[in-house]
Amino acid sequence: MVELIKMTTPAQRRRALKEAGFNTFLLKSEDVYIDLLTDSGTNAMSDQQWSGMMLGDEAYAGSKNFYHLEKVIQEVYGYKYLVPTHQGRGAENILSQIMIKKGDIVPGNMYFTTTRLHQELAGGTFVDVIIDDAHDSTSEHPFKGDIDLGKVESLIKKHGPKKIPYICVATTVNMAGGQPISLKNLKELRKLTKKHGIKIMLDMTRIAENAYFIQQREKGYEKKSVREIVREICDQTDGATMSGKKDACVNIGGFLALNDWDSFEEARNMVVVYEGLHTYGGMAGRDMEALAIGLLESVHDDHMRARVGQVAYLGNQMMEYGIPIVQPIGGHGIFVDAKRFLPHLTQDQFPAQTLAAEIYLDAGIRTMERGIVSAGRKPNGENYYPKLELVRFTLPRRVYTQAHMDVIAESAARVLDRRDKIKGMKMVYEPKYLRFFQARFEVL
Ligand code: PM9
Repeated sequence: MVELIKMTTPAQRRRALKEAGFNTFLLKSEDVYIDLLTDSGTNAMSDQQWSGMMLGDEAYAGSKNFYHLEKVIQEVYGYKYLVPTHQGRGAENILSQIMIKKGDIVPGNMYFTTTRLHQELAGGTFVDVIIDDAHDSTSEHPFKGDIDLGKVESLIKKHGPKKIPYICVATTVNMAGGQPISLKNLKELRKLTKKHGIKIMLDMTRIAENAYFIQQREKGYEKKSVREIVREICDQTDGATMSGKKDACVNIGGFLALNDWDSFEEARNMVVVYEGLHTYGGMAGRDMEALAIGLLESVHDDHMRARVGQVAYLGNQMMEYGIPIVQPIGGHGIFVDAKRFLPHLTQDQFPAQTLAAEIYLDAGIRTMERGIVSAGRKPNGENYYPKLELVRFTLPRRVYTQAHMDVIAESAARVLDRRDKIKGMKMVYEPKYLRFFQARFEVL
């Protein structure tokens, strides 16, 4: 779809930002010029997907679109059983509830906001086992999503394998800057966990981008297609959660996929409590059709080259202006290091939240905080202090042109020029869960 976008004046943006409590999530979309808040549900669907929307079988039970989606998931990812959900976090809730017991440990390659919250609500404790390089925005490690196997081994030694229901492995690790995990690392993890009877559950949101990076960077995969690599990743795991709103370019949808019948039976029963019947799980028939087609399109090599290439174009522009960004350039957006951008602010003054607000003020570009606000609080109430304090410039797929990228980089450069004058913020309202969505701030 093509939509009209509105330009605003600095005075209008100042007013809108104040009304939004200096939180870009609380801005009205009509006050935004270029929307880089997220690549979730904001992508442009293809002609095939739109045609699929016309083929929605909206029967309450047994919709033919469900069976199409199931077939695509079995063919592309190789998982046996499908539990559809309204989006990724619906799948995370069900997975966490059926697999995690109170007191369990859930290791993962860096936290993700909704994923960790569901693990905690189920009584588990998330432990970060990603390699140290992932927490350093300047490290050029090609696979910053890799897991430190030594950290996993010590957890197994300390708690015993029975306390670890599964390792949660993310592809294109979001909070690390859209960084991939290598197949070498995943295969080594598989060997280690198999020895101890521990499962691997994939968060395969953005798996296609991860597969593209493997094709470009990992020895032995140069000649394999994105689709073949995607399958090889899934083959190392026992199941997966997915938000369909990213790779598959749909506005809504997600799923849990499993290989084990017993877990599937439990999940299929839970889905009717929280999402909808097990053959629609919160999606309309037309949504499932668009998702099935979008999943197939997401693993095309040319599509991935264009998608990741556009992100790289923006990243390179920003680097030319001297803007400090996470290295190497990630898969779904550019992550600006707010600690290096605003070195005069302490982390308690919310540098990334502040920078996202300033970026909006300059030209109406909406970005997202990915630092101390997103990290939230531990179950005991203490703040998490993440090493990375980032502002994410996320690129929706097939939406903006290269000219938009130039506008974005120029705007960020203007803010860099006046960074010494930028003051930090204080939080004046903090909701209990996932505070970054609804928190409010005031300028210090
Ligand atoms: N990611 C994003 O903008 C949506 C809003 S922020 C919570 O990056 C991963 C890696 C995600 C993700 C959502 C979900 C949850 C799980 N894993 O938003 O519930 O990036 O479909 O998926 C967002 P849903």
